Amino acid sequence: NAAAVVATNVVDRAPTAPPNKMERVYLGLGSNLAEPLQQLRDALVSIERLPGSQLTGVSSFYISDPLGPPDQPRYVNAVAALDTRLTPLELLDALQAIELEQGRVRKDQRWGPRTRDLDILLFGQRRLAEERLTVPHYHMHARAFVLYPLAEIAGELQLPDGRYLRELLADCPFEDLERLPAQQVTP
Ligand code: A4P
Ligand code: MG
Repeated sequence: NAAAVVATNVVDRAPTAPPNKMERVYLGLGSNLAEPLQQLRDALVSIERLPGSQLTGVSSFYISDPLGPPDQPRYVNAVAALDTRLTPLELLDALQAIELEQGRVRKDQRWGPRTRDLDILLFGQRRLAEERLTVPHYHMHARAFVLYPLAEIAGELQLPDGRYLRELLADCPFEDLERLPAQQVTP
């Protein structure tokens, strides 16, 4: 009976919404408190476990002087590539939860010291200007501790504004960056 066949088809299709498209995201990781190297390793293990996501690359770790107030320890920074079906705000929520896992030290000043700082640098080719989320990350274009690790894992990258990563690097001296030996990330 035809009506029964139609009904079955409807039931078969209805419950599953199509999953979001997988998008390539680049994350900036930073820490300058409470064993920064271990902070970044632990953050990466948590990032690896994000639902609907796959960690596809991690740069070396880099040490640099703090940008901002000088009376704070040096930073360790890295960049990770993540393929994800999470929406930008879902990802931001998840990253903020990971920042808090280790009891992020409250910041009294802008750009002050922190245990874990996880920034969304790029989300596919999207440009977002939402209250909680600006993408590309507003300072990434001129920061050596972002651009050099990013270049390690995405040398041919083109930004949403059309500029190539290698053009940005040409205007951004390696400065005081110190590259540490490649990190092994094991959950
Ligand atoms: N937010 C907006 N856009 C984004 C985005 N793309 N990714 C909002 C992540 N968050 C984004 O962030 C404040 C709010 O920004 C969040 O609630 C989110 O809704 P925060 O991490 O709490 O504050 P913050 O990091 O102190 O501020 P800000 O302006 O993001 O600072 P940056 O740019 O992260 O710089 N020196 C060295 N050598 N290495 C560093 O890593 N980092 C900073 C912080 C200063 N100096 C540094 C380093
Ligand atoms: Mg931040």
